[in-house]
Amino acid sequence: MNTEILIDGYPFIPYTHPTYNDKEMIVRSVDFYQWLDQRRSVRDFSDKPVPLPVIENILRAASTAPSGAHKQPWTFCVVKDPLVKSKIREAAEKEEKESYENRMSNEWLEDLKPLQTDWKKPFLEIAPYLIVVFKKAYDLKPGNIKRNNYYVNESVGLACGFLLAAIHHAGLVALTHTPSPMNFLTTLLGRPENERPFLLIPVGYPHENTYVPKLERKKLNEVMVLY
Ligand code: IYR
Repeated sequence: MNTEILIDGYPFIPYTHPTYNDKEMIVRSVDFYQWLDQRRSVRDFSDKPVPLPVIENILRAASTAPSGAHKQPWTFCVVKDPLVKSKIREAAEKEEKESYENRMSNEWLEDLKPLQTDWKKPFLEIAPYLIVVFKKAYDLKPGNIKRNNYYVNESVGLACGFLLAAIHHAGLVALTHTPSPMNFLTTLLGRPENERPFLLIPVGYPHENTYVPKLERKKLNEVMVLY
C-alpha cells in the first residue's frame, strides 16, 4: 500500500516508531546509559583484522545522523592499505611532535598528563582501519557548481557521535584522534577542495591487556540543569 502523501509537492511518508510505557522506558534508558558508559577511548590496538562489511555497516549507521537541511556533509575515508597508514602516521607524528614540543601550552600539557599521551602514534599503523572523517564545507555538483551546506560542524560532529556508538555496539574500539594541523590528510588522501579533515578515527580490537586511564564522568547534577 502506498501511504506517501504530497505536501506542497514534496513527498512525505508516515513515521512509525515503537513507544514504551514509563517502566519500560526507565529500563531501556538505564540499559542504554550503562552500555554507552562502557565505551572508552583506546590507544592500544590489536592488529587483528576486522571484516570490511562491519566497517561499512558502522558507516551506514553514522550516516543516519541528522544534518543541516539533510545535506549529509560528510565523507568517511576508510584506510586499510598499510602504506597509506604508514604515510599518515609519519605525517601525523611530525605535526604531533611539533605540537607537544612547541605549540601546546603548559596548561594543555598538564591537562593531558592523566591520559599519558605523547607525540608517538603507533596505533595509526597497528589499527586495521583508520576512518578519516572529512566535513564538506560546501557541495560540489557536476560542472563545478557550488551548493551551500549548513551547520557543518554540528552535523559532522553528530555523525561522529553515531559512528563511535556504532563502533562500540560492534564490540570494537576507537580513538577520536585530532593531529593538528590536519591538512596533510587532504593531500595524502587526495580529497577535493570542498572537503576539510575533521577527525581521524582508528578502529579495531583493543590490544590484549589494554589499560585505560581511570576517569570519572561528571555526575548528572554537574551536567544537567532543570528549569
Ligand atoms: N592531538 C594530540 C593531543 C591531544 C589533545 C587532546 I584535547 C586530547 O584529549 C588528547 C590528545 C594527541 O592526539 O596526542
